[in-house]
Amino acid sequence: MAGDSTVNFNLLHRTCKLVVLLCLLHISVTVVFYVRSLDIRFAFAQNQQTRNAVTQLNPGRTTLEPEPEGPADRADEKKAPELPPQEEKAGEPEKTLEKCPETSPLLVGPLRVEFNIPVTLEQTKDENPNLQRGGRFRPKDCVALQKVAIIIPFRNRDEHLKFWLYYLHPILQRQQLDYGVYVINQGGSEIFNRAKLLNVGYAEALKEYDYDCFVFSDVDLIPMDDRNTYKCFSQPRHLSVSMDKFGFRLPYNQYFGGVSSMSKEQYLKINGFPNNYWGWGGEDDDIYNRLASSGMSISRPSGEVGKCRMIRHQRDKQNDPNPQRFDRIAHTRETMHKDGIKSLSYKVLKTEKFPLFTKITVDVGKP
Ligand code: UDH
Ligand code: NGS
Repeated sequence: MAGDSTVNFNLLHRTCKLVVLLCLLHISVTVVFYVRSLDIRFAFAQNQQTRNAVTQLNPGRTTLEPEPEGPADRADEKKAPELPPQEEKAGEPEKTLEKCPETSPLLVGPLRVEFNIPVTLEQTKDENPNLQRGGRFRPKDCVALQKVAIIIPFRNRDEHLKFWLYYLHPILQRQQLDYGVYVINQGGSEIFNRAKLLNVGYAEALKEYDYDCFVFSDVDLIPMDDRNTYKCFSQPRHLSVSMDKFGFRLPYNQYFGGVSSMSKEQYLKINGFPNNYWGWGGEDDDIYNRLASSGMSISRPSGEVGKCRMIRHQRDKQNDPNPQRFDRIAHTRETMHKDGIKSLSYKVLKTEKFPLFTKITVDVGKP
């Protein structure tokens, strides 16, 4: 009897030990997996929201963009005067940086874009610590393939600009561009002239740095996919191809409004943009006509990659539809060589360097 209970006790003791050991093993495996999942979630959050992501989440990702490149290989021609030299750490031998890859490994694809919660400039500034004064950036670890000036025609749209800066700065940094943001503000209260402001942006940006690519963007358009790279291609590029307000499709085939990009050569080939479209409409069709009559075609991302949202708004003061626009677009071929960047005249009233953008206020005259 006593022998039996000793055997039972020993058996029970050993079983308990085994159970405790199994529990310990289970707990350690759980802890290891939990810690690893934290790492992955952290990396994901960084890529989603920031801003200057350095984590390589998708090293092998390819874009859906159908076409290869424009003026790519000239990034080392001239250095930005006001940006610090790349990758120079005290005590370390100077390293020659390689070119950034054709497709940035930092891209994450589709993005959530919403306008119901306001954003502040302060918040955007804090979340983008690698930006230089005036809204300038270049990648730290590689030489960008293009130097891109982003030109925004502007008057009295501060709320839209805050959203634009909040969403675009992280995207542009993930796209590994050497870029600067120029807000061209029409001074005074004369009738608005979008295309002329874009010409001013081109001229003013070039005074500051040797940009080889120009992206022209309305202040109220936000891309919904960071694979829609804000750079130049072998043909002029239309980037806002799939806007929510048009049911995520083109309103018509020749539509070239919203966001577009052109290399310096492409822009000069069409003598820039018209200066005489005062008020709303037609200037983008004139630009399309210029491109077509100069033998160029339009490059576009796919409808999926080119999705974007527009911030809803009322018609602005002093930007009513231009009654002359139909007549003007019927004569682009004859007028384009006289009216454009070669005949541009304006007066800079003020240049302000903010942390997130350069604001140039100009007098563009009146009709
Ligand atoms: N812009 C300004 N201030 C103005 C006018 C235009 O900043 O007073 C700029 C801004 O970058 C804007 C772009 O010029 O995104 C194009 O002008 P727009 O937004 O007026 O053109 P859109 O075709 O709107 O987007 C037309 C008016 C729609 C009224 C709809 C009423 N429901
Ligand atoms: C066309 C305008 C374009 C304009 C486009 C989209 O009719 O300038 O509509 O306008 N052309 C002419 O008027 C000749 S939108 O729906 O965005 O307001 O960009």
